[in-house]
Amino acid sequence: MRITEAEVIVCSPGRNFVTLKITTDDGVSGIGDATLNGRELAVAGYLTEHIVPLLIGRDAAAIEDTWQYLYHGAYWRRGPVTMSALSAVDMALWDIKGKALGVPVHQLLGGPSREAVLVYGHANGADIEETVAAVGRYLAMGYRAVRAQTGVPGLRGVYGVGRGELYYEPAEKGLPSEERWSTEKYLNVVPELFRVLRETYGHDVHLLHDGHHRMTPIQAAWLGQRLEDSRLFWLEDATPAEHQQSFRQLRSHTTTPLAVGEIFNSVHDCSTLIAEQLIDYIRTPPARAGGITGVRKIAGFAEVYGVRTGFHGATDLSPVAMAAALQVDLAIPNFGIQEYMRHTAETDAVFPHEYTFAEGFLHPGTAAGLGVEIDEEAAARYPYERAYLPVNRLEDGTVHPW
Ligand code: GCO
Ligand code: MG
Repeated sequence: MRITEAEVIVCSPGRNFVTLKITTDDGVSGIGDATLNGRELAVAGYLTEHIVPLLIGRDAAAIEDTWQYLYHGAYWRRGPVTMSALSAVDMALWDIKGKALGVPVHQLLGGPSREAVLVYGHANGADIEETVAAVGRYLAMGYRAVRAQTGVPGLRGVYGVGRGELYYEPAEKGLPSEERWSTEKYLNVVPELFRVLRETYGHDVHLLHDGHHRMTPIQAAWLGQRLEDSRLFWLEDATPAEHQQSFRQLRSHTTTPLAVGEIFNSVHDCSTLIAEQLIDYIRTPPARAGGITGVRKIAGFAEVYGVRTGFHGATDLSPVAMAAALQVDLAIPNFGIQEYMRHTAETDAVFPHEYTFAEGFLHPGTAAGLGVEIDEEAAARYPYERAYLPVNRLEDGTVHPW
């Protein structure tokens, strides 16, 4: 089974997506997600100019060898552009292998370890009252785990506070917008938000929160301590993720469970965090880790140390990335939870998929391969539109992690 064609499809059904479609000489094709929010065309160019010529003629069945060839062969390994491109190739090859053998990819990964995949949704509001009401709406839809983010008095455009009810999309068309930030103001509201949420909904629902890499270790420790009685499922990205050592300090101060890793690309980015058991959940998804092959290396390492997965699943990860994540989620022993931000109807129409939501769980379905397709005619109706994530500044104008 030789690769005869590899095509990069860029489309924007509500937001930008980059998809790689690989076709073999026996007519089987597979797809992979290569979307990197705000830097999409860098990955598209990396694929078209540097990867596609290497794929033509290769054995589509040799997934691990292709992974090693592209990872080590480049010499310049890791980094989000390289690894998003490698992720797309790898997903497409697993899709092809599943289709060629007539089985869903989770069967190739050892078969299901669970009946379905626990997911968390995103509730947010301009203030505590609105956010509490939004959590209630997710519970009414059947969710058992909800992430809660609230607006902060005195700050405009806070991370995680959306413009629509179900769809949170931080990237905006045109050049980047700028937000203003104060960690001190943020810390004034978050403990109270979770106190009110527990008072309103009790302890039977899992509650999560994302700090989005904005706190110092000491600020995060303070917050982690204040949240202990609210028993969060996790506090995510408390500190800038580049600093693995920050987690030693944080961990020694709080028993609030910790998650990190959506911006990591390999096991090397989290080896200290995992081996020292400084985190509870690793969030690096197949779309960033070099596909299913890459994420298996991280998940396997994490399993050894009792760290569970909680893959990133924001709207900038296309339904192709979601389908790939769900295949892994269903199969691995140390699955924890899967983030699930719903895509818009236009996106779902361009990427028809087999995965289904019921009572707070997703199931990847039993179709052969990943269980997702791209409707290329529909995709062609939505050309790329330049869009960026916002840039963040402190109240005095200093650039701060967004
Ligand atoms: C999350 C993430 C996202 C990111 C987004 C950037 O936890 O879902 O933090 O909301 O901000 O994926 O492109
Ligand atoms: Mg996050």
